[in-house]
Amino acid sequence: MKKLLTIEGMTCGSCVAHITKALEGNEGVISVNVDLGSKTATVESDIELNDETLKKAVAEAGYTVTGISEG
Ligand code: 9UX
Repeated sequence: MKKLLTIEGMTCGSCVAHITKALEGNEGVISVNVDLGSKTATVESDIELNDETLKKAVAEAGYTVTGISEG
């Protein structure tokens, strides 16, 4: 499955790296693509991803998920 996250608080390339790492740490995640320009992250996985789990991972890295949709 694929999920599209909108994320507040990222302003530079290091933020992108932090968020990428945080999302990649979740079970079942195959790929993560974080886009600074559109303030979004696409997460691809081979298991069902829990929205709250993704929000928590991003929050722990210091950013805020403002929306999640199936991509
Ligand atoms: Mo960039 Mo992001 O200097 O938390 S790492 S602003």
